[in-house]
Amino acid sequence: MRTLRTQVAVVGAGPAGLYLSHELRAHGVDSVVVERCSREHLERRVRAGLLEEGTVRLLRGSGLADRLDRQGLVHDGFQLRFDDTVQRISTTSLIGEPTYIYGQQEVVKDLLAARPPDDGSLHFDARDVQIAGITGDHPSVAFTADGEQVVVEADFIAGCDGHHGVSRASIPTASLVVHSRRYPFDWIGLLVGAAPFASELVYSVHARGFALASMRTPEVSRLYLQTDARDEQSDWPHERIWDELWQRLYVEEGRRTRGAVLEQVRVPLRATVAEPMQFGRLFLVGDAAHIFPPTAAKGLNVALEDASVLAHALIGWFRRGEAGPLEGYSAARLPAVWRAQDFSAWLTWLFHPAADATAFDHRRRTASLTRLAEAGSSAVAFADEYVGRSRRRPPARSYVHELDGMEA
Ligand code: FAS
Ligand code: PHB
Repeated sequence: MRTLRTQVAVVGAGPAGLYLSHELRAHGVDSVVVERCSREHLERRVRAGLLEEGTVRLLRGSGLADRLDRQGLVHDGFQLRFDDTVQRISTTSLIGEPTYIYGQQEVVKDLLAARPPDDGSLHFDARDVQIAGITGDHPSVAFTADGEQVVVEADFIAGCDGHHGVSRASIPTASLVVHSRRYPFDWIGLLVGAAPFASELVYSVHARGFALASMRTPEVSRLYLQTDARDEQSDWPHERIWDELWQRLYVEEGRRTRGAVLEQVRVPLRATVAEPMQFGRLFLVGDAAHIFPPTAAKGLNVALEDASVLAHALIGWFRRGEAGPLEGYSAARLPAVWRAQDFSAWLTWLFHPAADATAFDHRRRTASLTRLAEAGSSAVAFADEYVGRSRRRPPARSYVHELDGMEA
């Protein structure tokens, strides 16, 4: 058995774990990262695509955005289609912030490339990962790699191992509440080797269902289609997927091109939040703590925000002996997580007609979408949530003063 000693043991080398480890290193705090998959798998895994301005600023501030700034697509707005109309919502005009299209796997590649070669602090293909000692001062992570049993002794553990990891499961059930919501929708996601059919994202709400035309590069499209959570895979042969996509995107017959499907995934629309996001010396970060429906593209953006907040709390502890931010990590993060959940829920119900939707529902939905497309206060408030600026702003002072007791 081999024993390693570090200040922070990070479980999971997704965006959250890699960014956390990068930030800690940049401020002289030592970490060891334990990842169950191979480096090749991480670099190939296509997931999120939309980065908020705040996320890009974090990556720029950490010296990780050179390639993003060269290759990322800057979008000043997007199209909103409904009732055979096309509206354009410009977040840059409304609140001065664009969004960026840059695949999550590209962020992961940039994070991996930024690590010193062979620095020995990142362990891939880890098996039987187990967390212990989180209620004491010397927690540890044990795993097997290349047939060797390894134990990482640390001062703190960051659980960055996603929704199906071991971190959240290491917290006693009596000390944790997991709030969840399963929406009655799934998405079918296609990665297609064909140029996007529009230069910006197209969110399209049709009586037949929601469709989203996104992209990863000028040569690769990312297309999503609402399906019913009860549907079987066999209900959606390629022919039907393409037909429904083009109908829901209101694309005329002549332009209904296709392309080579490079990957197809089925994404359940669900939401979870684990409270609290810390227990003893273990801190939950990103998908290990919360899952968002992908509708509003919050998962990756909130994960990197968590990692940045935890990094600075740990740096404060090790560099200045500050305990406050570390003890207050969960309390600091949960309001932002719930704000992102609220916006994601609102947008999911707005964009996805339910199976039992009636003419009343369609007309009410049209009224909501029309309000969104008008450049008024609704559009400004929407843009503020969509680009994530609302989470970065200090909580607005309430204009409603607390009542001393409830007046009759
Ligand atoms: P991740 O899940 O990315 O990383 C966790 C890491 O921990 C993984 O590398 C995993 O291998 C590792 N791990 C797991 N168990 C372990 C163990 N026991 N020991 C060691 N390592 C372990 N978000 C958006 O914002 N927009 C989108 O369009 C979008 N699309 C998505 C599509 C799909 C199919 C999926 C699954 C998710 C999508 N998401 C999207 C959400 C996604 O991007 C996450 O929010 C993001 O990956 C969060 O990053 P992490 O918290 O680092 O978790
Ligand atoms: C994506 O490209 O994966 C994407 C973009 C915007 C969204 C959701 C997903 O709102």
